[in-house]
Amino acid sequence: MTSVVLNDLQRQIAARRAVLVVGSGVSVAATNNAPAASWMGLLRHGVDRCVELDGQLAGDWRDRALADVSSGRLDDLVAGASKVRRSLLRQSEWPRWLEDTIGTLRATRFELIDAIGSLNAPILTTNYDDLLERRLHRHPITWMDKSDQIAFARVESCETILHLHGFWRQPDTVILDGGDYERILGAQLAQAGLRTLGEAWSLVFIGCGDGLADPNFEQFLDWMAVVLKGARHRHFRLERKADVERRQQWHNERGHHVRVVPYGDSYDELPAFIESLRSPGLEGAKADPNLTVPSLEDVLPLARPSLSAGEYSRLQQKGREAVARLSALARQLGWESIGVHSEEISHVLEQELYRVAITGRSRAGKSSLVNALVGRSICPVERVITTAIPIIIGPGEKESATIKYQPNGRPPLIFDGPISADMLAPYADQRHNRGNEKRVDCIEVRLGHQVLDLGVEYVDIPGFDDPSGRIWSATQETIGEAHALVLVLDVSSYESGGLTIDNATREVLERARDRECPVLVVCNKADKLSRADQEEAKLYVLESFDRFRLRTALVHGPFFMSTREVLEARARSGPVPRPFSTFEAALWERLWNTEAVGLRRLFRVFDALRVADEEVDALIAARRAKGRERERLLAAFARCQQDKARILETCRHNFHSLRQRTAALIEVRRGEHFHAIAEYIESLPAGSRVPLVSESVQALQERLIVACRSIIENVTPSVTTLREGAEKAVARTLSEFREEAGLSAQARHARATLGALGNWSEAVVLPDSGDGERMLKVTAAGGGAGLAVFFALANPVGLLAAAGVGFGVSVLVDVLTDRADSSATLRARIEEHANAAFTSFKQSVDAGIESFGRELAKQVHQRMRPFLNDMERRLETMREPTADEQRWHAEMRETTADALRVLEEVLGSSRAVSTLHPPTVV
Ligand SMILES: Nc1nc2c(ncn2[C@@H]2O[C@H](COP(=O)(O)OP(=O)(O)OP(=O)(O)O)[C@@H](O)[C@H]2O)c(=O)[nH]1
Ligand SMILES: [Mg+2]
Repeated sequence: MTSVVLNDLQRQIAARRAVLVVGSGVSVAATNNAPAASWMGLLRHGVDRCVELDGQLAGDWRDRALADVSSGRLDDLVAGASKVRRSLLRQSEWPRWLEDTIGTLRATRFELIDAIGSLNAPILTTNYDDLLERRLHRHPITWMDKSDQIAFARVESCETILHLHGFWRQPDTVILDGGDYERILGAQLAQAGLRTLGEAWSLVFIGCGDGLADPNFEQFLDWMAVVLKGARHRHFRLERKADVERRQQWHNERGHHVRVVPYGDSYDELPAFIESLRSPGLEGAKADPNLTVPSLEDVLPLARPSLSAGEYSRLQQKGREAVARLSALARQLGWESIGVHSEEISHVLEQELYRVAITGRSRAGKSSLVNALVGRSICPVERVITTAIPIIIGPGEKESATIKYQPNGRPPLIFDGPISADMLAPYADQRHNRGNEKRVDCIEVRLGHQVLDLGVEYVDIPGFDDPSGRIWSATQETIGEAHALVLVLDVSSYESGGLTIDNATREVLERARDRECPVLVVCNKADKLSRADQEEAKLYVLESFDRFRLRTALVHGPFFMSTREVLEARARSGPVPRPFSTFEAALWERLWNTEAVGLRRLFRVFDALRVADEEVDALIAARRAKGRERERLLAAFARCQQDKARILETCRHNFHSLRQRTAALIEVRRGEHFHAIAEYIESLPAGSRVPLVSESVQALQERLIVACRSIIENVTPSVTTLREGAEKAVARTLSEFREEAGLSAQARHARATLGALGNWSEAVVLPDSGDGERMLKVTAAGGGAGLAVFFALANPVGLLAAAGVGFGVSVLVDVLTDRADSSATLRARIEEHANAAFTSFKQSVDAGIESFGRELAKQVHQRMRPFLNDMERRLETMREPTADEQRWHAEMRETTADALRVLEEVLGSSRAVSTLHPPTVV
């Protein structure tokens, strides 16, 4: 083995382009050879269990089954498995047997699992057990979980482990015998996901042994050998030195692009070898045996911007002042474009803050958690049911609290700074305000604080199980309107069997899921549980979520912690316990990556103010221009108008031809596919049974998907190029014109900064999250143009699914028409199916391109129209601004420049770091 291959393997891991495929060898090693960890051992157990339970089995059944299982030949093994599975299913013993065998496996040696975890890479396994999950704190997903699998294939997270052959706790998913293999081979999404991984990633097989020859994997490897022939990226397989030659030969004979890498003479050397693959950047990523929470801190060393307390409010105030100046100017001088700007800007400036509600049942520790988050004792905490009303804590320059009464109630009561829980208790605490008899609507607290100053609010609310009707409805409303939720579960009762995910909790999660509101789950009071119980409680929580289908990409955690310990540590100025800082980091990251973070909106406000300022300059310069200068300007203006028309025309033309080209390409692929159908029909053996239509469609399905995928891959870069082209053309035209109108280098600087911080469409349109629209875009992770269609194009699986290609065999071929009586009818039916698939695909792609083109033209138009209109009128009729107006203009410019300096520093610095370490947990 050459160092070239080893270096390449290390590089792929360092660059996070590797997916680990873990086989049964790892379970065998971790359990110190527990029989049920190997396939053969498991099946032997199965044979004995069947004999024990089923008195009807023929006398020699056991001998035959054992012979199959022990023959060492894969097909015999699969046949043996089939006997076992059928017998167990017949007696309804299948789940129980899985539980008694796989379910009882426990790791006794952790080196290998820890080494695997230390690579911090996505993991896929053919094992049914949860040994990896227990140790590495990841969640199991299976080949049947569609959305989880797509997320896995896109490698959106390293939090999950994909069980390719099923997971014991979900007996239906377990792939054991030939029939099961057919099931998984026919599962389009599972196969497509696997292939996506093979296409885009380097797979690293660990402890897979003969498992790679199983029907599912062998077909996958063979598929890669054909379809990815000539692809540059390698796959790797780690083996003992003695096995290398044999294994490599096996792959070579089949044309697999798999390199077998020796790790040493004995199995014991594998953990150290895997660790040696770890890049220096991942030092410390190794699982810490004392750690009881997910090791999220491995993932996100995001530098936080330094914000001085009260910064958000100060900047917002500056924004208000600058907008007031701008509107006054626009009003007095009758400038339409500037007026439009200032309205948009003030709208964005006053949008509500991103609101994180801390929810859970009464006494779960919500108020304690809010206090821990803000590092102060603001919310009253008691042993009995406490919080009576929502306490909203947001950013403020000066510390204050406002007690707001319900409509038509008393006027608000305002307390100025330092605020404490004792001050709020008479209104917020149920001992003083039982059932909210004082009719307080909410308490608004303002503080200078580094997280709040991102432009975020925390809301502490009563338990959602509070018996008082009045309190209950206010709580539901707050939960329903929050942008993100932190769900606090009290896990202290786990030991006594009292922990359940009750209906109320379930409803909260379901509603959050339905409106796509992110949820971070905190399991509080972990100090009352032993380590082992915490582990079990965690699995219990995850399983409950799975059972209720509540674990989505939007749910993070569970984060096990003790808020009490955090508060105690804070009180003695000790270090904050790690579980809490992990949770805080996850929350912070969630906030930071959100379009809604107030600072990002403020940046856009000030950038828009800067553009407005340039436009004011341009208008004044135009007004003052005389003689030849004026003529020059008029010519530049006319050119700008023409440019706009040309940009729009080019957009239209380009998108039109892209649609035509795509349609033509689809026709070519359709033709090719029909050719493949003809070949398929010809290849059917004469005189034998005519296959079912669905079987045949299935056999050709892969080619259909490959064809459609290649079309999308062809279209996507063109769309991006067109978007970038239009973006550049608008920027160039406007900046040329501004320069001709005598503008400074400011204009270019503004565009450059904005370009670094966001993307074009965000720069062009100020985002409007409106009242009803609570779903907020994730910026850093998404990046693209922000248009759904673009994302769909960028994600072939998504679009293929949307177009109904590849996953719709059963829908399109119904039972009644499945049988064909001759190969001619069969051919006609397959062609009919292919036609339908291509037509629906074509419509989806065409609609996608068309709507993207329309949207782009709209953006171009909106960006250029008001300014050009004003310019035209100004050149004719504008009056000279008065001294006051000039002073407002100067003040607005100064405020804007100041604010932008602060914001660029904060947003720019942190952004730079976050690009270095792309977040892997979203
Ligand atoms: N042992 C332990 N006790 C905790 C922890 N967190 C909170 N508590 C205690 O649990 C009780 C309730 O805490 P709160 O923070 O008032 O709970 P809450 O969810 O706000 O309760 P309500 O406002 O009544 O809904 C208090 O006695 C806290 O001291 C923890 O991590 N460990
Ligand atoms: Mg409370």
